[in-house]
Amino acid sequence: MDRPAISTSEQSWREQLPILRELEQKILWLSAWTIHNANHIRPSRDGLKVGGHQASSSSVASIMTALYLSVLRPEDRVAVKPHASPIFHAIQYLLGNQTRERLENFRAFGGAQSYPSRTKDADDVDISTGSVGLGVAMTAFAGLVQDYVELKGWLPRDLKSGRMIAIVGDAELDEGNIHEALIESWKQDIRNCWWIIDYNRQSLDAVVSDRLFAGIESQFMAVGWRVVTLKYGKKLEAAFAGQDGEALRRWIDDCPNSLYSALVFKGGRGWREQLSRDLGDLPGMRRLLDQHDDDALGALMTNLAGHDLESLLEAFHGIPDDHRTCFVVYTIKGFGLPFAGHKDNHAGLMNLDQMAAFRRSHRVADGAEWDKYAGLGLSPKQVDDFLAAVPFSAKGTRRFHAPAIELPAKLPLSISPRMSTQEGFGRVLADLARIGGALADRIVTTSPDVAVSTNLGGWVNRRGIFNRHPREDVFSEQKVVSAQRWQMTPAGQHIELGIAENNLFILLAALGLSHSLFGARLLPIGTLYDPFIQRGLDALNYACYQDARFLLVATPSGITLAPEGGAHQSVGTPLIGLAQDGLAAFEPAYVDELAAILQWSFDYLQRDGSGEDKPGEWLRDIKGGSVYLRLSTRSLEQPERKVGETLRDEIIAGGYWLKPPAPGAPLAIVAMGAVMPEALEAHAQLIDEIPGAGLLAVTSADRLNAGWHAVERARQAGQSHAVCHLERLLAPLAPDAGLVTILDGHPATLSWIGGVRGHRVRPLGVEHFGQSGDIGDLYARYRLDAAAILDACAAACLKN
Ligand SMILES: Cc1ncc(C[n+]2csc(CCOP(=O)(O)OP(=O)(O)O)c2C)c(N)n1
Ligand SMILES: [Mg+2]
Repeated sequence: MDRPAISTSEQSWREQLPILRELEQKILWLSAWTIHNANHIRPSRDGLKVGGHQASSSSVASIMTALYLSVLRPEDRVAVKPHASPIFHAIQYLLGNQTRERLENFRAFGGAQSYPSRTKDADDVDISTGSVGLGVAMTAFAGLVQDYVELKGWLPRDLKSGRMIAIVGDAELDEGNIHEALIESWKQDIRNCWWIIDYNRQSLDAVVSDRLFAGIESQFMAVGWRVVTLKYGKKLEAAFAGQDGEALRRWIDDCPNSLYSALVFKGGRGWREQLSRDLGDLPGMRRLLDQHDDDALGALMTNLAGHDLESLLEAFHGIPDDHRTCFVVYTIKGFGLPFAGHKDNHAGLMNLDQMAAFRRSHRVADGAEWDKYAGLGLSPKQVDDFLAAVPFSAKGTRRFHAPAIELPAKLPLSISPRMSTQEGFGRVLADLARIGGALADRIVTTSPDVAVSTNLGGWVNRRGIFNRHPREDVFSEQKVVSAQRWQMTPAGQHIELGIAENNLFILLAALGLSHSLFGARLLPIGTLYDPFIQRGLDALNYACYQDARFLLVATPSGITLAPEGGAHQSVGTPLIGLAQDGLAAFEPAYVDELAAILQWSFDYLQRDGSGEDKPGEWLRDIKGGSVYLRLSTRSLEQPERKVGETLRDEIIAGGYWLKPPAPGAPLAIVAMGAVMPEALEAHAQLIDEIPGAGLLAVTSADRLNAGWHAVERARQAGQSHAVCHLERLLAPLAPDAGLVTILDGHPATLSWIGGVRGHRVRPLGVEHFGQSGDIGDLYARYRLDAAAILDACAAACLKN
């Protein structure tokens, strides 16, 4: 489907050029002033440099003016390169979505954020940025998610499909995750996506290599992107059309990035010297040099398309369709500022004198710095009328709320006497796929090439693979017998990714914000092997930072996947589960626990309580969040029991007594996940000697820990009777009881439990890389077997 023609006619944007040029300067001014105020005017209490990026901001002032004040429509979504945050906030200030107070407090507590943040900023940020590269990729995946919900008919009725736009720093293309996303953009045939590269040829430390961009265009084209290069502005184009103009064009085209940057910094005189030397023999060039004074010559030679609103608007408004498009826009870092082009300008700040001169050049009176109208050659009414009619903000701010999907009272569950949690997960999903209903319809799964090996096969067979171009499963058409049926249709509910964990997490970020970005609630489930969480960890953190909602199923895990060896055996991931904000981590041992956790998760994912943490607000139960399940392929004998309400609540709170201790018991084993049989075996062996010893099954170290920290905060805030789940669990033990903690992962995940009531702890777990073997070999070598537990119990019983 082609997008509807953009309503701004060529005539109307050309008529608006004079006003847009004025506002472009206002936006540049406000961004520079906001940073200056934070660094030089606002008093500092700690002497720390505040920072902000005047040069990086000025580089995109024109691009963002063109976009926000003319090109964008309310349904479009934008990821702004992180260090252009002041430009974004300045635009929102003009549009009435940002307060002066927040700008005055830029980079201060409660003020506008350093980098655009969906969760911390108040001015309608679509996509957070900060860790370079991630926001860029997110726009591609947002395009895919928009297709997913649109083709299912779930976009709200008054919402058109929009463009997902990234304003990209050129050095962001050094990040590998961008190239991973590009390949996926081709596989998924992503549309409605624009990447606008701010090609200022500078990164943080340096001027970028001349060779870097030589291949960029062909890279994009190889994966089906349209590339639009915007190099020179209208003034330079006119000069090129004059006598000897072609020589001038060739000269600039061949000018090394570093020389061009240095000349930009030196200004008109520098240009004159260099051009006289290199091209002064040509009559046309001699005339051009004579006709321009130094200032005019500097302005001409820096007239790149990225600072020429007419060139930008022509290009942006001229895109006729929804094909994915990359704009390579030539710009100058620090354009319009005294350090334009200087290679060290990334963190450069104008000093007081420079700022005073800059203020005068913008005709802003002393004291009128925050005034929206100051220094403009427009009346306040002209400004107000124009801004009130800006299409982008015509519908106000653009956050959606989608109602929660109703959940069945119970998930389908058929437990075999022996099974693994991974198998249990696959079975719940396959049964859901078969039975159907609202929950099953809104689940969307995704996996980086490990759908089958993480037990999603049954689900995919029934629900199919999503692709906007229907494709039959060739093996099945050819009657080749296979357990997997991989038919692709727009109705499919699994998005199969290539092996790139960054893509998995960024897609989960986009899927997990569908309710807010596109008004359509999804319940995304991503699966991968547990150790490879670390491959995409920054992207996972990024997804959580944006408060995206998803279920992450990581399996298999630990040294328990024994023969696979050390490269596939995760050790530190339980600590990630403990520490990652926005992600509730569970590691169940048994499948009935898993079912209770899944049931709870589908509700938790959809909670949307907002606001700050209050003392006494426990865990994130009001706000909701995402969920991480660390599962295993180890088949365990399943307990015969019915999970009633109490046990279910305990499983969700993080643990329960599998073997309750007697009052005053001197010892308990605290075990999590796949090592439960060893814990049970050790417990059975020692119970005669230490009657009353308990065995605590931990289902979530994360939630036990969060509960404890929350209750501590609550007590410090005066709620003296507050008690957490873990304190209640440990209450029957003797005050000087010993605890032996054990998991297939880093021991620090559980060893903190000793601090809750002052018990002595002997922690077991894995601290070193694994290796191939069977479970028996490895549990013995890494001290996870019953013998190790008994040794630790003996040590715990020694009272000193
Ligand atoms: C993952 C990551 N690594 C490092 C940084 C620190 N950093 C911030 S901006 C920047 C360079 C940006 O250069 P470019 O993208 O060209 O933007 P420009 O400032 O030129 O607009 C770096 C290295 C970061 N924000 N994220
Ligand atoms: Mg750059």
